Amino acid sequence: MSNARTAVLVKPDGLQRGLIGEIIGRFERKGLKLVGLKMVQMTDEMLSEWYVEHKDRSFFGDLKSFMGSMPIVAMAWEGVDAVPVVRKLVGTTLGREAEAGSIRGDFGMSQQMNLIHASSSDEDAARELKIVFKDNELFGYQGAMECVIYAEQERK
Ligand code: 3AN
Repeated sequence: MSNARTAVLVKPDGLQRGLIGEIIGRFERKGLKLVGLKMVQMTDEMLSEWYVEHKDRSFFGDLKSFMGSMPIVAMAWEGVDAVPVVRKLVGTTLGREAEAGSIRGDFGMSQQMNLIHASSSDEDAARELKIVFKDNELFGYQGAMECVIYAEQERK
């Protein structure tokens, strides 16, 4: 077990649908700790770096122009195994097939308009957090409820 950080973007469709509070609430309720939060209009350069693994895919251009068309809400969440925990809460890529109970499963129908991005590995999380957050925009602090969210040996 390790304490980790992960990057989340609420995409333009999630912002337009008024799901920011709902999404934040789900991560808070789970016991994750919010360590960064901002609204950003992502540039083509930021998006090319963000989606580098998809640069040869047919949807790369459409994905970038959609993601750059409006502001998004970027967040950094911290917790033990934060990357897989958040991916599970987000659900699989295609909203129509995503598990009921997940964010995409409960609110999404689409593959591209799938509301939210979540880092897929610790390495991706570190890379992605650097694209949207400066060092002084990420915070370390003691969570008052951590002693009831984790057993002591889990928090090391
Ligand atoms: P996930 O966001 O579940 O990790 P990825 O990494 O496969 O999914 O895809 C990144 C983003 O690219 C997705 N969130 C989605 O917006 C978009 N995307 C993925 N596959 C397609 C597709 N076939 N057509 C259009 N957009 C897609």
